[in-house]
Amino acid sequence: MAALCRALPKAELHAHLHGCVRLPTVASLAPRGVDVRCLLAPHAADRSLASCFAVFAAIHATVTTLAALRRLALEVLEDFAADGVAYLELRSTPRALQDADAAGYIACVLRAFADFEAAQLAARARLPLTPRLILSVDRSASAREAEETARLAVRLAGETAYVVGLDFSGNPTRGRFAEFTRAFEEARRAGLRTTVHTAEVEDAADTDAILAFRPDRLGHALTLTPTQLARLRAAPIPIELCPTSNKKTLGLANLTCHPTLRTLLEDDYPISISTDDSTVFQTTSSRELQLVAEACGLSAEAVAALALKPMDHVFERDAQRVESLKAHFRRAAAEA
Ligand code: 6MZ
Repeated sequence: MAALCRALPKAELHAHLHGCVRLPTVASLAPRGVDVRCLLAPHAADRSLASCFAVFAAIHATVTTLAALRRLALEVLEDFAADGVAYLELRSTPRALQDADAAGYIACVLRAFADFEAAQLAARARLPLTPRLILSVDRSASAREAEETARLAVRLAGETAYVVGLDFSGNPTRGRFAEFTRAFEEARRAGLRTTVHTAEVEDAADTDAILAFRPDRLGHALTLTPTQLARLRAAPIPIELCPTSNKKTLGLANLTCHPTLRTLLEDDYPISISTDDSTVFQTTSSRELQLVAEACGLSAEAVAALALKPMDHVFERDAQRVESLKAHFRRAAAEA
């Protein structure tokens, strides 16, 4: 199963840039005073939400220049490509660096995407990775910052095919979606796709507000009430599941205890399997696929179908490109 999951082309739809950076690179860049111990704990058992957010704070305290951001972004693309990811929607929260404002930060990530694609072309990569970017709104920041991020995303989506959507993420114990709806409505009116972290912790009122907005996709959607789940079954919104992340942040003994994985799979509900933060959770897209296959006893055909499934709800705007990627997925699955 491990070899099959590695061989299949994969679409990774839920990956936060700074959660996927190579931690040894971050540790080597860390200035004095930044505690890098939490970055290098090799088998960190504690990946509760609090511990994850301590890691993000240490990474953000280290990645403070465009040069560091560029290096880390290129490494993240290389790592996903090496794992056989053929289509990647990476997401990141624009923020000011020592030598750039939030717009400069995103411009640097987009330059890294373009340079990475040029290098793939020059190397005639057999399985090139198509990178796309989703801008994230941090729920612990202000509504004004959210509106600035939404406007930046809309402007860039008009200028480049790389920018495809707007995400709502950040520490789920802070902020409420209702405070940020305006920014998301603005983005939607301008034609941008939206994905919202939902029910990562118990908060039925926040989940109701998100479901009322009906984003194009939901992240996690773990602690749904029976009524919310029934509502989604009646009118599905694709869900981005991140098995290892979900297991760790919910403190589950194993994946068979996952609150929705098995039932969504059995219903043929539109889902994608993602890493969330590949290095924070010490995983890869292939490994997440394998863990699901093993926990749910999937056949080789079912795993290939699961790897292809996210291609039905990608934010890519070029329909022809999506079709040619799907054809490529099917060809590779037949050979795997
Ligand atoms: C919610 C998360 C997250 O944006 O600086 N992030 N938000 N739940 C999660 N589950 C574990 N994992 C990552 O990448 C890091 C940021 O992504 C969000 C947090 O806001 C985190 O600070 P960027 O590239």
